[in-house]
Amino acid sequence: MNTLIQQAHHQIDFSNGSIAGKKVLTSAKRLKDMVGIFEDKGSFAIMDTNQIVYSVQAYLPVEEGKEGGLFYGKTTIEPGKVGDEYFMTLGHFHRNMDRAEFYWGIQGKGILLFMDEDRKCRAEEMKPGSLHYIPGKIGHRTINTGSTPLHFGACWPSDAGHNYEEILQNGFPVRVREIDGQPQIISVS
Ligand code: S6P
Ligand code: ZN
Repeated sequence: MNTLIQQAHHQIDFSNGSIAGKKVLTSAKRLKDMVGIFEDKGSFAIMDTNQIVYSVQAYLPVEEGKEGGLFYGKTTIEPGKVGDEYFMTLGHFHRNMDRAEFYWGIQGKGILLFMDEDRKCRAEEMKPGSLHYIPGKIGHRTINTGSTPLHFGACWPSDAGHNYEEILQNGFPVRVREIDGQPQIISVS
């Protein structure tokens, strides 16, 4: 039997995690899409709100919501701050609450915040090669604390879904700010 060896359908650039191939979705969040997310409204008001805070590539090989598949994603958070608060993702819980996810750091440095259903938080440092397991029922937000783009990869179940409402309404009880030149996690509620 002659078995044909085919090329993989997708190719990852290991320098930043970006993926090339068919049906790769891309999206971006600009400052204007994040009104009310950062605490310092005065600083926000004088910034160019067209600037990109983060962008996402996603490869969804099966239909979203279908059980049994996996999705691959790559997020890039630009370096920047609103006042002294670093650029970050919106953050979410999974709609299907008990679905877990892996993140891994590729380039740049940052912080991954975890929040449980009682709003208790913990944080892990993200850097090239760091691997992060996000269990089910845990909200997650990522922050770029460096001066270069933070690139990280993600893999999650195709039936996880996203619940943004809870975090849009109530935020996280901590914020990550630059204080004396260093990132610090500050309790806010
Ligand atoms: C999806 C995964 C990531 C995020 C991305 C943006 O489950 O966690 O691909 O979607 O980092 O964050 P957010 O909170 O805007 O979805
Ligand atoms: Zn997620």
